[in-house]
Amino acid sequence: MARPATAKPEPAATHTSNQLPNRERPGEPTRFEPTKEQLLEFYRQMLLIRRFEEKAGQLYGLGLIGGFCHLYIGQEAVAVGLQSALEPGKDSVITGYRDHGHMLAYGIDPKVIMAELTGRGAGISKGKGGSMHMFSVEHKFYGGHGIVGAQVSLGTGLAFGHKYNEDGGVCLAYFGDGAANQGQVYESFNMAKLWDLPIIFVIENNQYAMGTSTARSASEDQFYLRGESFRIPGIQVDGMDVLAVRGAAERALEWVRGGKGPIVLEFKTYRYRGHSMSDPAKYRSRDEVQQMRDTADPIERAKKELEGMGVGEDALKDLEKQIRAIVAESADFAEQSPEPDEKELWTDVLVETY
Ligand SMILES: Cc1ncc(C[n+]2csc(CCOP(=O)(O)OP(=O)(O)O)c2C)c(N)n1
Ligand SMILES: [Mg+2]
Repeated sequence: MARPATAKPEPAATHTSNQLPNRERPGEPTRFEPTKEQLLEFYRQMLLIRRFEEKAGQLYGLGLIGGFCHLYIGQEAVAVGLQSALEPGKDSVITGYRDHGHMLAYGIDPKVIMAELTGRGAGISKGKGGSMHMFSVEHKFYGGHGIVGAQVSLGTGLAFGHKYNEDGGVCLAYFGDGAANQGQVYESFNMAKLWDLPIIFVIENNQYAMGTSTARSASEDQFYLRGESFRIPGIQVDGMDVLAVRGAAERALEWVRGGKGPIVLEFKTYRYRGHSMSDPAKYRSRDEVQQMRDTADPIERAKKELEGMGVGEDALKDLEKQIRAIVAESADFAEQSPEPDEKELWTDVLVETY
């Protein structure tokens, strides 16, 4: 609730934080109930991200991708479930460096994403951004950022833009459990609530930052509570279940579009690969990763539900085949298309004041 701008002195009293004032809160989200076609589409998108990322990992191993490369394998349900609830061309999205999956979830051509990874001129950032710096202004996707936490402040700015321009849009700012410990996140929380900006703070809690578990690094590891002292409500969601993600997205959008200001969504998820391609992952056991793969995989879960809805094995195999072909084509394209022209060194670089 917005408070009057001029604060009146209040009589002193003793309070403890276990007497948090009664605040309006969003209702419990419900799991989305999809049609067969909708679930097939979620499954297709998650599988495309998985196969694309596996191929990117191979190309990296072959030396065709240079620099940093952070894979999204394991976390596919988060981007797919959230993005499916947005209004294309109206709502904006911003994320960190683990950004290939978000691009794919928009339906952006995998060829231009893979070509960006290999640093080719046909890449979505003309081959000059690489894995961490992909943008599609057309889709209102504002990157792809390598500075941990920066996207939260920038996303708050995007939300300010939505409110200022009265365009009805909501910004989704994704960040990790590690980024959630950054100071600028809380400066952004403060302003976002003070001005009731239309923003969903999406915490992708994959349980690890670069080489540190949340158990070792987070004093409050229930990240959905992190907005409470700014009067921002939070919801914790199973991020390995695309239908739970979509259900929570709808609840959050209803809250924000209703003019109630920001909300925090924490998704409990897991990354199967190292932090980046150069991570030996000594901070967790292989068994732990295997157990998550065996018991919580978002794609397997959706597949089982599709089978339950009567989708046959042949149809699923066909889909897998189609996706493998799309990914192979994107890899060929990314290998064969030319590097950026030398004169591109001087474009998209700010050399004057403005
Ligand atoms: C300001 C800043 N500090 C440190 C780093 C180095 N760094 C890159 S990723 C990362 C961990 C972030 O973890 P998390 O937010 O959980 O995201 P995840 O990689 O798990 O998706 C760190 C410390 C950085 N890029 N920027
Ligand atoms: Mg993390």
